Amino acid sequence: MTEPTEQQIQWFPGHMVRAMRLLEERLALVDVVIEVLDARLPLMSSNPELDRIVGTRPRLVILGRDDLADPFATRRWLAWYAAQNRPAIAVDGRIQPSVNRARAELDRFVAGRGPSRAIVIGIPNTGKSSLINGLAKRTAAKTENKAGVTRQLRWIRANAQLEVMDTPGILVPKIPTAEAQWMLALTGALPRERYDPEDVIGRFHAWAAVHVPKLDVPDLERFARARGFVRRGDEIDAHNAAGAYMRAFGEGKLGRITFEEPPEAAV
Ligand SMILES: Nc1nc2c(ncn2[C@@H]2O[C@H](COP(=O)(O)OP(=O)(O)O)[C@@H](O)[C@H]2O)c(=O)[nH]1
Ligand SMILES: [Mg+2]
Repeated sequence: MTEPTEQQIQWFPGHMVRAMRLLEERLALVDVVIEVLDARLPLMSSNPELDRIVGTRPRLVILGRDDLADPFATRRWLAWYAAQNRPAIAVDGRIQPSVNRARAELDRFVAGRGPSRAIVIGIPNTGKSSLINGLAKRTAAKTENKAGVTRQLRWIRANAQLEVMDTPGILVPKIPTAEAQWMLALTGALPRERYDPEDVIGRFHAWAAVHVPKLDVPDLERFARARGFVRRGDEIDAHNAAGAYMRAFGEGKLGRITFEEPPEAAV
């Protein structure tokens, strides 16, 4: 196992720079910000650069992928946000009843504010578009997103008072630690070419043995043998097993796991 190189950690591709610029322009049009984080690592999946440009606008935090996170940890996170008077709700973006709870929370959030426009922000793959689609379900005036180089401004009516707009995910400009790097890879925020799945799985297994021993998370070898990723000579097919392992994790088959505890919970 090797530490990620400085270059890997400081990855900040040009399209992300452009997306950030575009987001800054769009923020000028909105009153409310909906920030979709990953419930399994809320702080690591937040983006300090986004915080800076969002500034003091009213913000609703959505802890997405609630179904994959440890429910007790999610409760601690929601209490942590509540203690700071930061509105937050946990959501499974693929489930309509769950998105409906987010819609109700949004109703409360914008109540008394008058007609408002909101933008949905977050790092890649946290469930922003799924949430928007869920919010749009009841929308008669759903407009199609035109295919093209420039993404069209596309307002989705979430309720009588609120229109919502999707944005492309924007990753942290600098992933601060090797731990955040593998955790973000495992939870799906990093593009495939930015990590080595076998390395990520090795680190995850070592972490799980210490932090969630009861889940008995398999190492790659055990997973590969259990799933029949075995070649002639009884060697495991590590490459394909690693891909299957990453998918199994993403589907919650290895258990509901939260990687980060709220800071105060350590006290
Ligand atoms: N398990 C789970 N999967 C989700 C959830 N929300 C979205 N997804 C899935 O995650 C993937 C990325 O979702 P998407 O909405 O495109 O994320 P975006 O990149 O933030 O817009 C899709 O395959 C979704 O079906 C969720 O709450 N739980
Ligand atoms: Mg999206």
